[in-house]
Amino acid sequence: MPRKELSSDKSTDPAVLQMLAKAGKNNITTVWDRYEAMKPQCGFGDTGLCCRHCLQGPCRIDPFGEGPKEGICGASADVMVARGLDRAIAAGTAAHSGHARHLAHTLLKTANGQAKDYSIKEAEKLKSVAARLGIAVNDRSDNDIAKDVAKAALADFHEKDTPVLWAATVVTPARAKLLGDLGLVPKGIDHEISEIMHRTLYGVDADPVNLLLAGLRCAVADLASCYMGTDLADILFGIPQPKTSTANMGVLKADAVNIAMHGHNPVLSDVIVSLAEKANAKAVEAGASGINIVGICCTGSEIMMRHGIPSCTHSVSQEMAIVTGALDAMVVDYQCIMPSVVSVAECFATPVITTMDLCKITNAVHIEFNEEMAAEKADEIFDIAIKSFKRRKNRTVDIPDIKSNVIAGFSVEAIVGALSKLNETDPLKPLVDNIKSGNIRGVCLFAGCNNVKVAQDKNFTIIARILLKNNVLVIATGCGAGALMRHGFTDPSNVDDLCGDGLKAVLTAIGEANGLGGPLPPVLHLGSCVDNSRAVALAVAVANYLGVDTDRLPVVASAAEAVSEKAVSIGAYAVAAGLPTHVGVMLPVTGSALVTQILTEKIKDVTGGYFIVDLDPESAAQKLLAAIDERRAGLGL
Ligand code: NFS
Ligand code: SF4
Repeated sequence: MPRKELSSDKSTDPAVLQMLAKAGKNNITTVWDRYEAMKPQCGFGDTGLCCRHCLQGPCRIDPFGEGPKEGICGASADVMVARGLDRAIAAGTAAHSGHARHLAHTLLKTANGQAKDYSIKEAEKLKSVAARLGIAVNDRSDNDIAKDVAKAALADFHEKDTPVLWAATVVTPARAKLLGDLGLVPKGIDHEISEIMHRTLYGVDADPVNLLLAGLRCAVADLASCYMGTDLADILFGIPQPKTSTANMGVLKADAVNIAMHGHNPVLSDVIVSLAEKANAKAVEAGASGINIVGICCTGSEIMMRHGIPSCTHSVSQEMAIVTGALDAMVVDYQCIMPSVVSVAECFATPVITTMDLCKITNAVHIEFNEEMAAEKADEIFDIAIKSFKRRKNRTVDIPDIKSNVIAGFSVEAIVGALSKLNETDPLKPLVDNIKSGNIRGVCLFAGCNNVKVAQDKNFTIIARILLKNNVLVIATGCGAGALMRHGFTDPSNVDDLCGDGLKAVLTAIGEANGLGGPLPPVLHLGSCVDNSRAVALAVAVANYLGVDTDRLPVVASAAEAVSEKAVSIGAYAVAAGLPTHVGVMLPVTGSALVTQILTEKIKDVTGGYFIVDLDPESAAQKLLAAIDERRAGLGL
């Protein structure tokens, strides 16, 4: 049985609640305490009506009362809100593209022989990506092709004669044309980010519609960044295939050297995983049973997808992993790392190790990681963790005895591979036939973070339960996947309890054809947040199969507990791709009726996609079902 969600306004994860009680007893300040202290949060900021884009500010617009209706420069509420949203999209795009660029450099160094601990693991994917980009593959060595792919990736960052290839070549032909006609094909990833900063500067773009269109173009650059990130990571580290694993804090082991990998990029975490075995002997010598690597957040998803590494916890509960007292190191790269982990870690003498120049935290240990010296740097990290284990091994730790079974690793290649066991020559046919027959009513992608404003996992689990019962095929990424897996949604033994009959029949047929002796899990874990690109790739494959554009498909998305500006840019590219996209927390746009109306209604006439903002998970689920049914009707189903 999937775990019943507990009622608490902080978290519905019982392991988190146990650790929260411990934190309370020990006077450890957590994210939930700081949230309480922050209340009431500023209504101007909440509605997007606070501007600090110039030194005459801050300016605040009063949406209701007698206060100012425009900024000092004359910026209206609509302009202020649109500028703010654009900057969030640009920040999200900067993060995803920074991640992708890092991988492009790693691929180039690998191909040049400068990164001896890396190799090209997927020559076939390298070739298929190269072919998609128009790079010659015949009679060329993997390294030569890889150099060109890496250079094409790096070239996509700046303005050039051709549009961003990772955008133009990854959508349906109809979508490529539509985006072109609308002027939404990015010229360069960095170019779009930089142009957003320019146009949202004091005294530049003051047309909310023009601002929003530029935001959408930048969001398409974000799609390119995510897609590039997934492609290059697959080439370097392998295409994920289904793997069993476990999730939640019960994956920690009192007698092992527990190393939590937290952040995003597999460039560091994959190397740590691959070298952990070699370091095992040193750990045993120190009195440990071995090295136990666990994941937190998206880097956790990366190593779970490719290596079956268990996942410890996600997003808003990252401090709780340290509160167990069982971590011997928390190793971070970048993004979604709360600086507070260092203060919590001080209470337990747990080393927090930062590894990237752009993400240092005061009082953390910094070991600058680079691909040229990956093994040496990994060794330094192992040594610190082992030393820390020696100090803590005789202390009691509090590891909640809670974990869920997980099957993860559903890349598009893996999904198509599994479907090919039902139809070898036409693998998408069984999927499409089941959508047509109604066995699968539609598809929903759950993505994004856990937000302190929502009892952790509550929105995800409530909406997913309703959709699964209604035969919606659920795919998930990032901390959304994390939420669902900690509550048993990626455990095949819960299919009976969670899924409607039609969906159950499909998951069982695929599972059995693949020799699993039972169904696929209720929710398919596609990977980290950059791997939302996998959801786009799947949707594009189905759309091309049906000969329609992605805005006709019964496919929806939900960032039910979004936090990061990355979730905003992903949501915006889902809308650009034509998907109805639910957000379960307030976006700071309600201060502008115009912007709100464009995002939730008018944009539907432009891209076919639109935002559904609904903080109530039950009614959000109904809206997602209605959106799916509307699409089905449009296809005559
Ligand atoms: Ni996505 Fe992943 Fe998690 Fe949110 Fe952060 S880890 S990139 S942004 S919090 S889902
Ligand atoms: Fe105020 Fe305009 Fe400056 Fe923003 S840009 S802070 S609205 S004067």
